[in-house]
Amino acid sequence: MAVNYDGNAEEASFSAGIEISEVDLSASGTVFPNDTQGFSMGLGHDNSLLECTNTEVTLPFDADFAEGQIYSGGWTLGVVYSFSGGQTLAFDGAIEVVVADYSSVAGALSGATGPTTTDLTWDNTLGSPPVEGVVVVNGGSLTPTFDDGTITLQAVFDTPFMRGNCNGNSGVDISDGIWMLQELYLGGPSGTCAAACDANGDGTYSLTDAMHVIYWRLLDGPAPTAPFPECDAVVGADCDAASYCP
Ligand SMILES: [Ca+2]
Ligand SMILES: [Ca+2]
Repeated sequence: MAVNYDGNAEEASFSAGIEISEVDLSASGTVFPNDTQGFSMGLGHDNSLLECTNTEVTLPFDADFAEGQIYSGGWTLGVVYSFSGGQTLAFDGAIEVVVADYSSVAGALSGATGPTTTDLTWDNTLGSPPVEGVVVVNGGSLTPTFDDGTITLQAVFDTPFMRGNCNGNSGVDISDGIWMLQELYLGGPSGTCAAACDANGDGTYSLTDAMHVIYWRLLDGPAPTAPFPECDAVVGADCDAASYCP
């Protein structure tokens, strides 16, 4: 699984969905699918890079018992659908049973520019006593086949732009104000850097931005807010193209 994160912020977070499915062996005379009554599992991660912040059971019903623990190097979960046995679940197709949320450990991604790869690994040693990965079928525990997951964290850096240069040409002038009016009100072409069009830097692109540019060029209005007149990146700014930095 690939996860993009803000390379300037040096922090990544993502959610990993865990699925269970049953292999269809009915051709060899085995019953398929089987009703299951619960499961338990433990999933480890590299605690020098990641911490698990939450796990949430995502079964299509509320289980009578669903309790987990989060450790520095992984998490465990035990689920019993129904104490009375009235609720079962057949994994005749892959069903997502839990979603785990992860965040990078502070400082772990500092200076990273390329991809950072890490594994989520099934682990029968987490907890005390350790929680084993099993699926309960007809009151008995079956040990499933585990597929580990690989997470690739990819730094994405913000694109520098000049505020006010909404049309993405060589600078900021009256043509940017006209571009804004045409885009906002006359069905004119759209740019790919809303942050550059946000000339007054208030976080939205609106009529006031067109007026800001026009007043600055033709009257005594203030110049566009930073980044201006030098280009710069703004963390989280919605700007896809480098052409907004002349
Ligand atoms: Ca321009
Ligand atoms: Ca604005």
